[in-house]
Amino acid sequence: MTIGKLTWLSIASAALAALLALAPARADEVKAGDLVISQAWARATPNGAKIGGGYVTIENKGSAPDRLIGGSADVAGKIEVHEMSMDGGVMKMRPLEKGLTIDPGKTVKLAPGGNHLMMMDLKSQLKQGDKVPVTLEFEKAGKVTVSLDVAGVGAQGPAGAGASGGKMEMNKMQDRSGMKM
Ligand SMILES: [Cu+2]
Repeated sequence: MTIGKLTWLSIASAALAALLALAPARADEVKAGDLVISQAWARATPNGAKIGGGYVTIENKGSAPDRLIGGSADVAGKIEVHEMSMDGGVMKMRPLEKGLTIDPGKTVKLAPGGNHLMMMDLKSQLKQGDKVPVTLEFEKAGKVTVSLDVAGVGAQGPAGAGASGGKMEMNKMQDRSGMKM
């Protein structure tokens, strides 16, 4: 009986270990110091386009603010951090001269119609399904390379998220809080 119980226990714990090993790793998350960068994506560009928008979600788990100040990529001659703002009733974008601040405990989401990474002097077309390595530069966390998943030309979120992008993000957030426990 005792041996049987022990055997059952070891099988159970082996099964549990296997399940934990199988738990999906969040390959889309990149950690850099106190920052967690996720949902890195870009919009596909029309043939011949010289600029493209890149988007990431940055969470600051530290106790001090950090700033996204720029980036670089083989695919682009230059990457700037841009903001959108209204200028005389017209939506315009302009570089954030001092970068984009990520306050401690906060999550900053770059998205179409808002803050974005402006990839300029594109060397090649960004095609849906491509993965584009981009190195982000933070004031404190330094340089961090992420891979932008290229979604459709008019996509509002990362590939696969589609219309339920918001919902998927909610699931992720719940999942994340579960991991802490
Ligand atoms: Cu821009």
